[in-house]
Amino acid sequence: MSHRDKLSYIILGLLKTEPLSGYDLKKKFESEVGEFWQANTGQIYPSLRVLLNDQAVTFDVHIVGEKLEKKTYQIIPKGIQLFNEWLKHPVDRYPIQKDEFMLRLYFLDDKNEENLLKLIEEESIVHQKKLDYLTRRQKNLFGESEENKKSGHYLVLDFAIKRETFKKEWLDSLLKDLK
Ligand code: FER
Repeated sequence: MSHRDKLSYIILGLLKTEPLSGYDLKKKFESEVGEFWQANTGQIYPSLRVLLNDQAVTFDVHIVGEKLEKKTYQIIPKGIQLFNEWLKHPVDRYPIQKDEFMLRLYFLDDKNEENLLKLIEEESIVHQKKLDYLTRRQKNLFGESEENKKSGHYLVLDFAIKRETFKKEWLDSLLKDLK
């Protein structure tokens, strides 16, 4: 199997739930996976062409309105096989994450630097907002149901909430020390 970019697997993963058009895939990516994984959605159509060529997906053409054609893609057994093989492979590691806050913090070594306080205060607000957003999202998507808590999506969200909680607490303790 040739090397594929992650977008192909994301497409296959999304199609496992339901058939989707290229446009639906883009929207679904942006509102779901895009929350924690960056990808160039401009590559969705080229990736679909490769997947079609490899007989991992197929499509149906629907006529929408007068004569607008809409293609919906669906996953077929070869695609499910590719997706399952990907899940079994060791995870690719991307050791360097870009975090401009950390980059600036690194260079602000004077504890009395006024920029330091401002930088940390702003960062704390960012993480509080993210935390609020994630908590609302978790409630909306999963509610109180114990059954849903087994899903991988729930766990990804749970981790993000714990990470944001930790970041916020860490920043606030820094602020306390500086003031
Ligand atoms: C989601 C909303 C947000 C989600 C993940 C996130 C997987 C964010 C993750 C992160 O910031 O790491 O529905 O589902």
